[in-house]
Amino acid sequence: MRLKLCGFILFGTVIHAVAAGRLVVDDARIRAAPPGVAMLAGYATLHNTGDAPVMVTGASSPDFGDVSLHESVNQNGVERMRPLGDVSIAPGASVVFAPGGKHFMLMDPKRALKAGDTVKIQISTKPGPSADAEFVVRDFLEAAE
Ligand SMILES: [Cu+2]
Repeated sequence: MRLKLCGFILFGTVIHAVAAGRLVVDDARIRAAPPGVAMLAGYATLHNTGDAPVMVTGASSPDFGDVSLHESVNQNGVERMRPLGDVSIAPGASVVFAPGGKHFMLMDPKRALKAGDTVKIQISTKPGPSADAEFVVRDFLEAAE
């Protein structure tokens, strides 16, 4: 009886440890902007390699005054941006942040950024822990690929 109970508890622990979301960030890049521009866009592909849903709730970076999740939308032929709410990623699924759609809105750069530079961005998730990603600054056209 005692042995059986022990096995049951172990099994429960394993399930708990496995049922977690895990965010992997790929192809993270920032579109370089002319000097003096206080607003840049970051793109990446976020994969949830865990086996539970992950909610992306925001982002921050020591190199920017503010980082938020945005989405570009075309309203009657006019490109607009709006804040993106929390983004839920199912287990095994990915969400693409790309030009013309979802992006990381990077405001108020704290240093000059040129092509080839790297920037650390921390992507907050629920449940945690947050994912640290290194974004590479790329030329305007190159970043759109
Ligand atoms: Cu934006």
